[in-house]
Amino acid sequence: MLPTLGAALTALAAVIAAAAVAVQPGAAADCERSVAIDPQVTVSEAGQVLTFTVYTASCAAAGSVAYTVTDGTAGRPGDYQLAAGVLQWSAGDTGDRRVRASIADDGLAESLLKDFTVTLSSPSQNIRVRYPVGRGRVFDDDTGIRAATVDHRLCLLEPRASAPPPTPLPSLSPSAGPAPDPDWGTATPCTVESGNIMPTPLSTNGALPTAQTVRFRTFDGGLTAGLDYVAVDRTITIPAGATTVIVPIQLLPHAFTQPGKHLEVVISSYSGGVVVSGSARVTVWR
Ligand SMILES: [Ca+2]
Repeated sequence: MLPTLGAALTALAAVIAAAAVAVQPGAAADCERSVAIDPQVTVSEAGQVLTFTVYTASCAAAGSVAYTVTDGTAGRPGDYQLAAGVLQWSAGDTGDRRVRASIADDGLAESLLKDFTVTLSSPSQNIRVRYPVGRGRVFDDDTGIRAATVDHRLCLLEPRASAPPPTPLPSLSPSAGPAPDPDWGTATPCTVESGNIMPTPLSTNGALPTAQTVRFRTFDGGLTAGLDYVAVDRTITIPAGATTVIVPIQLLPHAFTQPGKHLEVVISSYSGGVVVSGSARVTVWR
């Protein structure tokens, strides 16, 4: 019996060795693709779609990464719908990916912000997950309370090879402007575009019939005003009918030597109602 077992083990070892040999050539890229997901995205229930951007940088190696979905205070299917999945890139593909959740416009008065998370996992060889967790927030619009909020952001310190949707910058751009790319919905990927501008959105839970205002300020984190970015302290107008406004923040050259560092944005004094979760971290990376 022993010789038979030995032969079986030898055969098994040969199979394993063959499998290893078979895997190696296809994965023989000499660099590592970085991927990262939007850290936080908030949409009004009326928005119906919540889109995370999954960014890719550093290297165009072939590979894949899976994502899992976890209910928080928002649950499926009552609040949103999103199944786990896999994102793939072929060699040379530098395009970002999207993960899109359907949001239920339920007509029920609930807490203003309910959340869930999307987590990148199981990267293939040659893929490094830099920022794995995205938090989706559903902004209730049924309580009669009007509210504004701001999201954490990751801003990639390089323009995209395959440009995501055009963002009309650097002027303030309400979502009521030109129709967004239907494939992107209202997502606003954060990459540093011409003029070193970072697009930073603020959101409300519902459009109002008249223009509203909100104060928008920046504060130093690891990034320093005057050295890394141009400080912002201004009153932003949210046009009638708009639920999102993109506020441009200008980076200075020194910021491009500071990947991984951040600044804070704070909103206050929303004329249409209240501010919830009114501060957020904007991190630059590459
Ligand atoms: Ca609701």
